[in-house]
Amino acid sequence: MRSQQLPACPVSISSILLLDLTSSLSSHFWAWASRNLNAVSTRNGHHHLLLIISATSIQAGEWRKKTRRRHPADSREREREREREQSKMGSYAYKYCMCFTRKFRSPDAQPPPDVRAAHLSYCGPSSSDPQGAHGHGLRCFLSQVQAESPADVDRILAILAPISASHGIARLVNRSPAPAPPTLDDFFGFLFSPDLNPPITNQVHQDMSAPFSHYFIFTGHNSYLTGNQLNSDSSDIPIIKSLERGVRVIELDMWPNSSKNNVDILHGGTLTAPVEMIRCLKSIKEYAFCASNYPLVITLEDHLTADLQAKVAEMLTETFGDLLFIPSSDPMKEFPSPEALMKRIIISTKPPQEYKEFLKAKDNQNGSGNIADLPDQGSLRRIDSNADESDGKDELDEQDEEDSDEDDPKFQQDTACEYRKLITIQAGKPKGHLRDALKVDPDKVRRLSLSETQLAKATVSHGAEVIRFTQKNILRVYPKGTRVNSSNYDPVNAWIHGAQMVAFNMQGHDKALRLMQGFFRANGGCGYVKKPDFLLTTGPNGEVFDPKASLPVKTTLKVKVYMGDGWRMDFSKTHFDAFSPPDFYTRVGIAGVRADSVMKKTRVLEDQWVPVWDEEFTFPLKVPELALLRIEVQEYDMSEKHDFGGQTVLPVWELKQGIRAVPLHDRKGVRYKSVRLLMRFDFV
Ligand SMILES: [Ca+2]
Ligand SMILES: [Ca+2]
Ligand SMILES: [Ca+2]
Repeated sequence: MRSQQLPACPVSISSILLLDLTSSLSSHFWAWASRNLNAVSTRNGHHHLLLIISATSIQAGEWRKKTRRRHPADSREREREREREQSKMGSYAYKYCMCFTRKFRSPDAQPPPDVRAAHLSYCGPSSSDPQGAHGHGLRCFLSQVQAESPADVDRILAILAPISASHGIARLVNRSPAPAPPTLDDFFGFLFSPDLNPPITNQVHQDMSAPFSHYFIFTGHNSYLTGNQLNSDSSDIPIIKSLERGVRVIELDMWPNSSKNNVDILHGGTLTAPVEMIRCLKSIKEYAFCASNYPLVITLEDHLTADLQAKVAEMLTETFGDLLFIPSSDPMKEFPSPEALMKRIIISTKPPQEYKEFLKAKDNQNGSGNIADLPDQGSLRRIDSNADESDGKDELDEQDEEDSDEDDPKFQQDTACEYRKLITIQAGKPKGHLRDALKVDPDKVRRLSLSETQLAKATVSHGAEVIRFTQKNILRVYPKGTRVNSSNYDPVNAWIHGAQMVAFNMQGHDKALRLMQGFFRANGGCGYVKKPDFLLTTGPNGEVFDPKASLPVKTTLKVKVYMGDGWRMDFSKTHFDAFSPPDFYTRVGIAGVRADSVMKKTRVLEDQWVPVWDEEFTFPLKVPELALLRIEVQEYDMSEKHDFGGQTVLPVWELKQGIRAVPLHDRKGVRYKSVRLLMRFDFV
């Protein structure tokens, strides 16, 4: 009874009725009534309820209204409370057809057979360490089943020790003389906790001392846009959001403001509203290293006059101070390593002087074999827009790269050398023949930008050259101009050819972005992932990896989907189905090279908040180094589109073996509080 919330009745009584109800009402009722109604009397050991009939009292009328007004909220709260209690007990009632109620039993999360078996053999009476003393049972389990290294076993036991005080897990690691063996519940609780038993490590564990070109880098495209590429606002907020997610390359498009005396950031040639550059720089400084200490690269798309370039140089130097890395040599023979530039901000753009070279190259362009002639005539950017059914959006592509020299007569002026000095990663405009654009210069490293469409064409005709180029230089790939809704593209073709900066619209929450986010969960989420060796090595005759060659299966990943839980905590009772508990199934598969890519799914389990599938899937992998494990829970509906129940993408090469708790995220990649799957991973 929660009736203490009722306001006390103001005493204004005109007539009284006595009723003897002792026999029909429980003692709880009398306790409540005595507390709240001031209208109970006890005579001859019998309780009497004084039924109050107020004929004239306004006060009493008000009281009734008040209680009536409060009643619905109270009852909703009581209803919710009852539901919470019921769901804890594993019972769910759903009203349907206005008056009928169906009840469902949904038992609490119970360990699946494999967990019971592991508990029995490592912590049970027949195990070699029957008492589980000194945590030996768990120690053996961690090294044998979970394949943790000895150092990691110690680390995990150390993590569990302080938590043990407040959890039953105490018994898993207890060092007291005669500890009780770990219970099945303790063991299961540990395994099903994503924080204690995650599927991948959250530590930076790769060698970070190789040159920049040896890493894939988490890269944003038009980082300042809040929405689509045509008429959304420019703001520092999406930049901050990207930095909080660990993005390490931020792109800013610099344009003169309307009075030509300052620099705005906007998507030129569109209706996107500008934001002042200084505001973006200040936010970048504040958030640059909130998610990763490894270097932050700013790629500048330069549409400025020389005097405004000088202003940018001043803004960068003054805003970033010591954080700004200024290279000592120009040009660089090799890029520095991420480790060498920890907590530094790096500028990447096209050096201003290249305008004259550009003119020369333009004059020299003739006949077939020019990069511009690959599929069509005109500039490289026009290749892109003409070739991919651009439906009249060619002018967008014009804005999509670093260069706008043709439109800017002032460009010929000597530009501020202060600005040039700040450029660590020099961007070069692809000119002449594609083979020349991809030529590796032994004395100079640089960055080349290609649209996704240009890359697709380049990899068909010059795949080996692209890979050779990316061994030393940086290749940036950006979305084609027709992606006006800020959608993204399949990143795998760029990765398999070694492209380091696969620039994505971070505000376009699509499947491709989920893959990108999953890819960069690797290496502790620091935004730098070491490229696989096969992309960095060259054979004795200069051969490089051939993505088109038929490759053997390198390893086979076995994935078992045991069960899921957490929806009953994170969603309302009727979120998935209005009249019954959800009907979940899990899709699991691989995104990677074409030969490895496949999706499979479990059966649908009807009307269960805690589904136990216990199904195993096998994935033979030819390029496990670039394979991503896709996991997605759906809620089956016969008549409409299925409901989304959570997703995650995990880098296959980082998967920890054994039984693991996999936290699920929403479509944007925000982790749910409780929703998780219990899975098992093995490489055979
Ligand atoms: Ca549904
Ligand atoms: Ca259902
Ligand atoms: Ca359903």
